[in-house]
Amino acid sequence: MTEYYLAVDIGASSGRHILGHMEQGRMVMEEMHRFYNGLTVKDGEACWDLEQLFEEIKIGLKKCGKAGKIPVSMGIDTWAVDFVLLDGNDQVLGNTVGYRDKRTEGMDRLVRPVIPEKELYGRTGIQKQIFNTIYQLMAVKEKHPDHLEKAEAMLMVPDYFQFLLTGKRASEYTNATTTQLVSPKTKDWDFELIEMLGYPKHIFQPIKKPGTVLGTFTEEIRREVGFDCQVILPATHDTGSAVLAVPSNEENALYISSGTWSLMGVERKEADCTEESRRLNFTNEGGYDHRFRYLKNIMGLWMIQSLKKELQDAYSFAELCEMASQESIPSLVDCNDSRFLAPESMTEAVQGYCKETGQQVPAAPAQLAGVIYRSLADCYGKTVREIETMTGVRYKNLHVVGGGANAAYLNQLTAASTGKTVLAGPTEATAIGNLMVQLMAKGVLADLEAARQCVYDSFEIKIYEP
Ligand code: LRH
Repeated sequence: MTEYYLAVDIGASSGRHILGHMEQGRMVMEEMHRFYNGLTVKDGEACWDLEQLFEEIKIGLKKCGKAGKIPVSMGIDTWAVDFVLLDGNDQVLGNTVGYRDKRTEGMDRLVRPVIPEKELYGRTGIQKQIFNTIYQLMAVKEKHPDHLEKAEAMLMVPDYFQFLLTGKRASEYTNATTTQLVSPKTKDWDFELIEMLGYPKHIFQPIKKPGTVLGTFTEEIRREVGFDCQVILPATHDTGSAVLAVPSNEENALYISSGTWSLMGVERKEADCTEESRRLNFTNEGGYDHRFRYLKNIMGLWMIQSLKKELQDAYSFAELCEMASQESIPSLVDCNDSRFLAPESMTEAVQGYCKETGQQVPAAPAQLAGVIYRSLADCYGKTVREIETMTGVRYKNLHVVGGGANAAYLNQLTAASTGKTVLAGPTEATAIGNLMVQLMAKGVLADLEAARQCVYDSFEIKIYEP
């Protein structure tokens, strides 16, 4: 009988249930459910609708049951850094605020006197991003100190969903590292740091590695969805899952996990927490098997997603890509400029940047999309050169995984700007990586090497030469 495994992969703009099973050594996948995700304003704060997302999780589970494809195990991954605080009755305290909200503005000024940024990086290896959990918790401490006082538990978003399914609380390691409160040496919470910042220590849950069996459905969930299922922790940080599915066993594989963000980097055995690495804004995120993802966050397709929305979805991503390739102007923006993080209008933000820097201002949709795609590719080129300097390695290929691997024009530009052969695919890398951890936990795949070989054997990869 076929054994199905289920990945629930929720990104900043959509979520999906993907069932996977093995056929003659290859992975076969089937999408069972897809749903919208996005931020909505509540009490002036940009929030995720976690209740609705949990409803969608259950709808997708019911669809699997209806199709007679009941998974033997499942795991959930989402974007990083966001969390909930639970009170003694397991109720969420306050709004479920998303990382693009303004509440973290200026919070670095409150963290800095407690611990200088250089020292913070030396201790955690995590790149400064104003939306990291460390700064979000400072915002809660400032604006809603009662929430921190009443809190009994802090759970990252996927940990929270998995708690709702199983009644078991845990902090999955890969996502925990994005709080900037975990030590890359001990791979555990840095309680000394947590105490220095005045965050209550007891809310931090035990850290569990991907592959850990969290539990099975609660009686209530079992009744509602109609079956029971084991919940196995994947790399719950979506980027952690995506990088697991880079189809290469080469020691020096360079990748971009391309989605709402472009995460560009390599995998390493040790974290680099040096001052040079900090100045270049590289991060050392925790990965499967205690490997590190040494990478840089680049603003990514969020810029195109925002533009598409502002154009009232008149064009598909494929059309925007195609239009951009037809009509280009030479202007470039710095994708990592903070003005692009959550602008009221991406169009105006891009135009404003070009105007301020004396460049031609894009007006038509094709020009705007062109400036964004070419600026991203330009940023990838610079980042590769920085990675090569930091690691002392020259890379031949660049793997592009995730939804962005579909953007043919961007892939071509990327090959040109980096001078690397671009290997694009798989596009569903995050769900695949999630499934791979379950398959390894179940002993179907021996180890990470076997998992990556399986990805290589199972999915199409497109090649773009520089
Ligand atoms: C990508 C991602 C990224 C984080 C950001 C918050 O979805 O998880 O790795 O930096 O969202």
